[in-house]
Amino acid sequence: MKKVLIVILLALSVPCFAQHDPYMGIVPAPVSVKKGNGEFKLTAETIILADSPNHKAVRFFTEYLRKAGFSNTVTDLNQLAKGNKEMKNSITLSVNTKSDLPAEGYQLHVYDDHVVLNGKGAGLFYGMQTLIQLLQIKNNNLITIPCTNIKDYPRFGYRGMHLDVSRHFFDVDFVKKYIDVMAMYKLNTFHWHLTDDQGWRIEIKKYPKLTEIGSKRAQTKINRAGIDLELYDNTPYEGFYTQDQIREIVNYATDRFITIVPEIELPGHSMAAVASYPELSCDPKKTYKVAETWGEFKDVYCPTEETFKMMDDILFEVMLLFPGKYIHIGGDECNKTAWKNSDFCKQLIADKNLKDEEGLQSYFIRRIEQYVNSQGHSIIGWDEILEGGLAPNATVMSWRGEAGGIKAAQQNHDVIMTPGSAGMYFDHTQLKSPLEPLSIGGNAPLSKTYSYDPVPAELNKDEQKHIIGVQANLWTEYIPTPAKAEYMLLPRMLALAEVAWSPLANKDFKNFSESRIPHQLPRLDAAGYNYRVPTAIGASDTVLTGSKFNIELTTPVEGATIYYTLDGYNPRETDLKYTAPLQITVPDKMTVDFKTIVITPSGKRSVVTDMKLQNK
Ligand code: TNX
Repeated sequence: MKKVLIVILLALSVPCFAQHDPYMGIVPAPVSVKKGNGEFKLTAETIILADSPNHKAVRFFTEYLRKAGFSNTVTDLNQLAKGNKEMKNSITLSVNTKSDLPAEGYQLHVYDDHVVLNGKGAGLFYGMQTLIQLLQIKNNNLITIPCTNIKDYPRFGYRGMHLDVSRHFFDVDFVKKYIDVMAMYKLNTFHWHLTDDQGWRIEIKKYPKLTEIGSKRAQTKINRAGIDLELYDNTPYEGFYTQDQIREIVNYATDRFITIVPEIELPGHSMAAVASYPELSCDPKKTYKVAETWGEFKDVYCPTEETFKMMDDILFEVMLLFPGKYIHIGGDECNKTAWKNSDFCKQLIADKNLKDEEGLQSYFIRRIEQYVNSQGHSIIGWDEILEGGLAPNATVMSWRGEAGGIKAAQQNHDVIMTPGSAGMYFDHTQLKSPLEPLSIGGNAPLSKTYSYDPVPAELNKDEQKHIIGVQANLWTEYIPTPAKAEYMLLPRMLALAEVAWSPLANKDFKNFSESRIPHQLPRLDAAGYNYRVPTAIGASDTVLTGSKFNIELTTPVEGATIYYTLDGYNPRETDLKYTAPLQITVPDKMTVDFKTIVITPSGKRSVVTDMKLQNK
């Protein structure tokens, strides 16, 4: 009998994550971190001082402490005599910064007897988020904060995360939770995809049928189009936000320094609206239904005066609800069949000297832009709005690679990079494995998202200034539940945050994935989020050849356990615990299946990895 020999090597060191990490576990990595010695002890006696006591960051911080069991109140710094301003056992939150701090920047000093945070506006909020990441809650009476000196500010002004609520609807509470996690990681723009073929999700007072009809569909496609047999759930689906709910969410986001960019899709992706008001289409006599499956649909808005009037009315209400600069008007994947078949469109193309249907699309977007600009807002559109010529003031969101963004920047237009090919599509899978849940196709592992640099080398210095930021998108065709939305979002959103915030020189995937992600994930647990548990660091689906294998693993989540098997079975909590490096000796002509799983204290499980140890 040939025997497999396993030797468990003595553990030489216990991994201690944040201690060896130059960024002290903080995500996104700050511009500069100087670690000090010792720690500040936050107790019930700690005085919180603020020169702007009603600042949202100050209120957010005390509310955070209150939830952790600390009821420290805020003292107005302006009321204190001069000498008292850097009191012992105090935390000062100040908007009185030295002028060399860039926009949204902050400076945080943690000494062993007091803490000072400086930052204006959003800067104070981001500094407070960093401070919160540094807090170690020991018990109800004590929080410690390691001594440090941090100076920080973002690389990009636009740091976006998108959510598609049309394909699947997510309620107010979930949207707030989504905004919360964005704020934790210093993202500042929530792109809210409110309308599409499969559902109109925003109440418009003047056109009630948009939600009476357009927010409902008879059933939903539940498996991948084109690959499997056609499966539908045979269950009616509906949902929309009232204008009151929208206002509530806008206020909630504003309190967290997040601007919402609402998207009202036009002229394509508009089946839900066309089903509600067929007069918007080029063939009003046809009957239309809200789409039940995914893809590109032929029935789109017809560029009639009636359509433009209705679009202006809709956008008027939208602009009253959303105070931000940008309104996203879609512009992507507009199928031109209906326009090609329409005498009206042919005539319009001739009358306006538009060349072809692409010209007509450009005409459509320009008309909408004129109206949006007249109301004091600016449009963003997907990169298809380049086709037939860009509207004069439009910002381009480059999703089909970077080409559209590069072209737009060269034409002096602002650009937000969100290329699907570079890991910015969070509806893509996080690992190519049949163990991952159904996704739309495409692979965007954490490393791919992390390594994206939104500034293309092709652009010269002036053109590069037009890259105002970066965004990732969560399209929800195959994301029907909040738990799955969080699974697809996390931890990739942390990689996005670092792409958007941290200076290039501070980016380091090894440190990020092996030190800071393991430190952050338990925090997401504590905050009630689901996430994809990364597989054990050092394990992967691979084949290794040799006779002796040294296996050294680390857990991707602080406090989680790695279990393994060597018998081909999928490991679970009843199997062997990995506690120290292993040496496995495989006899001649044999293969050993070394399988691992990571299970967190909250019971979340990674997928199983399968390492084949082969002695040929
Ligand atoms: C393309 S990205 C779309 C969406 C889909 C997405 C799926 C874009 C502007 N259009 O309508 O949901 O792909 O990944």
